Amino acid sequence: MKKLKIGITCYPSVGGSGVIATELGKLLAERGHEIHFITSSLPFRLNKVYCNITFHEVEVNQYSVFKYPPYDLALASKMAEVAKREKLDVIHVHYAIPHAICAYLAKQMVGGDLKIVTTLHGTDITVLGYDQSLSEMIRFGIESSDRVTAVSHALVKQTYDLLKPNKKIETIYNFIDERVYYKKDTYSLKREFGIKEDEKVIIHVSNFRKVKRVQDVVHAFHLINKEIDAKLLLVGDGPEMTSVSKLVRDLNLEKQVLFLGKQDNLDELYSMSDLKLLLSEKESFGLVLLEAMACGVPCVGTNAEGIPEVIVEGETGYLCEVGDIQAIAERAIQLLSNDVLHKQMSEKAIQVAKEVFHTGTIVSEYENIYYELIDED
Ligand code: GMT
Repeated sequence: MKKLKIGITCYPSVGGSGVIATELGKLLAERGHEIHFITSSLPFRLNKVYCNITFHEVEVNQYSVFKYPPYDLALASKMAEVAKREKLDVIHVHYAIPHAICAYLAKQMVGGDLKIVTTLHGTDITVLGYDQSLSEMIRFGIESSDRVTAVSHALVKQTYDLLKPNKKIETIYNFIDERVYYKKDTYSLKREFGIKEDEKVIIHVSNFRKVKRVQDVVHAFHLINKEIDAKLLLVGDGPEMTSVSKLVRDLNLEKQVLFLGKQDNLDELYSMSDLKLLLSEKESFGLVLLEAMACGVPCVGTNAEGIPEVIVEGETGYLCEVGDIQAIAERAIQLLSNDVLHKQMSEKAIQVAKEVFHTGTIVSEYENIYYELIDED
């Protein structure tokens, strides 16, 4: 098979869409393709040198005539420059706004056969899609792409319901690097954190935005901790942090709740955890669930958007209604107080992560889309 030249644009800082875009680029490079990241800074997961991955930084000049620096135009211009010079076959953009529009502009500038693949990740539809100043633009970006994918069936449906684009949207699930996310021995790490051997560990990882409902995690933990000796690891940071830390103080949980801030080596933190809580009201997929499952951690999540496509109810964890703290705590207690059930769910979580979200298969799905586009010419 011909090796391809692929441009990738994403938000390079912490966030699931940037993680998926970067991991995809790395795995495609390992298959011999030439990868060009066109982003505002070095993607944070691009933590190793590859001979066939190049990073092209989008720089925005500030002039006094501009009230706002024109990042979108600088990105489109950089995409066109790189596409022309490197003879890219495809530009794959992650997150519709502004990336799909910038790619469309770049395609107009270079002419020729440049193909655009757009992957929708969630809030680009479920939040921005409700903004009337952007919704028409998002639909235009989707319809102008050569192929469009979304990370769950739920997100495909929401996109059609909300924007009604005249375009086929395919589901391609998210994936993790199985060489990183697997269960490790964390006996000494647990001791370093001052967690007793028989104490259960519950973990929540997010960007602490309102939609993640981290306060529900703390309220549920408060109930769980009345029955079970446990610690709660809160990983990440964001706008709700002040309110969450106040709640932890008000509920007198300071000794049980560990605030770890943003962390890189999540695999180690998952490996010492017994349960993952993700109680969002909006979540197109929930990549952090898959990361936890691959490390053998059963999950209790909300019945929201794409979460039921990741957690297999009663097999790898449980689903509860958004905000139903009582039910969430009951499910968590049931799971944490029954070693046999916990072991079964932990094993099933690893199996589902490997089989349903098999990395090689998912990378091939993207690769097939690129080849199909090239073959169309
Ligand atoms: O979770 C976030 O708010 C970050 C956001 C992003 O754009 O990076 O995550 C979205 O994309 C991830 C990767 O596809 C999904 O796993 C997350 O579920 C999705 N977040 C939401 O839908 C809120």
